[in-house]
Amino acid sequence: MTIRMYDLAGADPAVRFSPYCWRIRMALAHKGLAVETIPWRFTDKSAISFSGQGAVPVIRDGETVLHDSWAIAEYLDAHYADRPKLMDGPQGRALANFARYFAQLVFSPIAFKAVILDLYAAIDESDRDYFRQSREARVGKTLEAFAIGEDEARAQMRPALSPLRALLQEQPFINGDAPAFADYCMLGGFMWARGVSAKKLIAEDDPVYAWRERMLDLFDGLGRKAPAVGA
Ligand SMILES: N[C@@H](CCC(=O)N[C@@H](CS)C(=O)NCC(=O)O)C(=O)O
Repeated sequence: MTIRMYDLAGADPAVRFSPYCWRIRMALAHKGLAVETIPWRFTDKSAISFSGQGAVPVIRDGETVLHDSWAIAEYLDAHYADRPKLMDGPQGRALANFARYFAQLVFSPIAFKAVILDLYAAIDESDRDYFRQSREARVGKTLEAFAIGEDEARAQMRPALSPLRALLQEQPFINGDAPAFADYCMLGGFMWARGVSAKKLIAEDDPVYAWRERMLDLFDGLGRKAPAVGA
């Protein structure tokens, strides 16, 4: 049975930009599982109320309903144990957990400032008031005052990504020779930025850029073919 996933969409329903949903899109492809995605908007809380909370990704797999990208990845490995592992054993899990926190706590805060106005422009009209109010309350200033430009974003991103850069000079993927959930957690952040913004957050000669290119090509170009504002 095909898994159904509620997936954050922009004004253009084909543009999907949630970093957490992208983790799971990649994870499902890694496991060779088919998915039907349902475009969802921030204010569409009633559509996912059956999950008991208000954020995506939410998946329905037969009778099973799950939310939270980490919990979904753990479920996929446990329930589809005969398929390629997303997190191979306790060490694979620990590596993926580090990658998710690195993505959330190092990459995302810089990317958020860089893309926030592009993100605001890309979301559906019906989501704009909610997005502005909730995010301005979170960051304590207007979106406009919070935003930074492309040059500033790259200047902040370059040193912040040093550990990732050093790692990717030694191996093709965060997980080693082949990608796994650690890589999908990090890629989610880049797919978020790419989905809504044309800003280039890293230089083309950066090993992180080359990794991102490899990631975009995985699974018959799942990431690269996704409709996006950026390249
Ligand atoms: N920890 C959750 C975070 C999910 C999350 O925050 N999703 C965002 C979209 S990127 C969302 O649905 N936000 C709803 C809102 O802001 O109201 C996960 O890993 O799935």
